[in-house]
Amino acid sequence: MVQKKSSLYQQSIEQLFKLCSKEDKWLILTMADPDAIASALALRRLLSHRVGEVAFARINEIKRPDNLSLLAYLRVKMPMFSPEMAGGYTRFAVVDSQPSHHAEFADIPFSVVIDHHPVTEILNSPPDALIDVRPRYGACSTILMGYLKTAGIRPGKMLATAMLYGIRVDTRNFTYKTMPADARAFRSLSKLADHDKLNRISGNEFFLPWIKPFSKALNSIQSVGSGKFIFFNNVPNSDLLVLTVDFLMRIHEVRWAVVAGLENGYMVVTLRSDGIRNVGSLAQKAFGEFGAAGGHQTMARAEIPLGNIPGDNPGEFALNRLRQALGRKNKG
Ligand SMILES: [Mn+2]
Repeated sequence: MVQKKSSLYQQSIEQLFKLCSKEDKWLILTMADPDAIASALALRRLLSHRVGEVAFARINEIKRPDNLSLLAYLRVKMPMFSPEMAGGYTRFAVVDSQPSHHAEFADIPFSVVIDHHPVTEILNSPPDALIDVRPRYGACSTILMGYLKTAGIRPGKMLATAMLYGIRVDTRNFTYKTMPADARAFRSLSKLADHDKLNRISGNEFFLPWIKPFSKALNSIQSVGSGKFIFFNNVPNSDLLVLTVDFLMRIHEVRWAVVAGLENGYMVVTLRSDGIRNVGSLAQKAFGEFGAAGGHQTMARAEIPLGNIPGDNPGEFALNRLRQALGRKNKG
């Protein structure tokens, strides 16, 4: 079994190195998140000294503070991809994603596709392309760790830190799609990573301009049944709603909480519970007839177009709808 797996990596590595020529300029494309950023760096490590140049590009805006902090500590430039950019490169790779996933990828002749999402058709790739898609893996970083090991490369401290974070985020700390290889890669990378940096990166959740609305919101906490409720009149980013509701759940006395706010013509409502109350059905009952609402026992979300909200006080509306929904069953 083990032998079979390693020979698969051996074949893939040989194929990858066969693609390498000093004449080539490579561009590694990603839909940037921690696992994709780490996988791109690992692929660059494999290509370095074997090809003329390796650059990165992403197709998405990077907004989360932890992702920004990861890139900053890695000292990596990952500009936004534009079709004109493609002209400057002779080989293309995509990691943690597949060409069919995004319109920006569709016409690019990828020489390397390494991914862990469900297999889709790979069009436009040259015949010598290395296509390695392993949907059972929890993280693409795990697959790249297999490549590095097989190539006899020990990842440096920051690369190991990034890969560790990628595995942690994609497997949601090993509570989501995971296989033994993810745990093995995690263990090896743990020994090489910078854990202080990793804590700093993963703990990066806020931006300075969020502090004022956040502290104002905390001072306006209200009760709804046995739970707590906060409304943001203007939220700079709906991520802040999630951070606030998660923050409330860190308070010992709070067993369930709802945080709502207005963003881009919508009222976004995030709900959390320790399980005492099913917030999925609460979201459904309170907001289902006004917009998209759903979730499960402990996590839920609703997004309601402002036009669907009667009156001119969305905060009051949200609170009243929650109270009504609670009253329908019991007093909560
Ligand atoms: Mn991934």
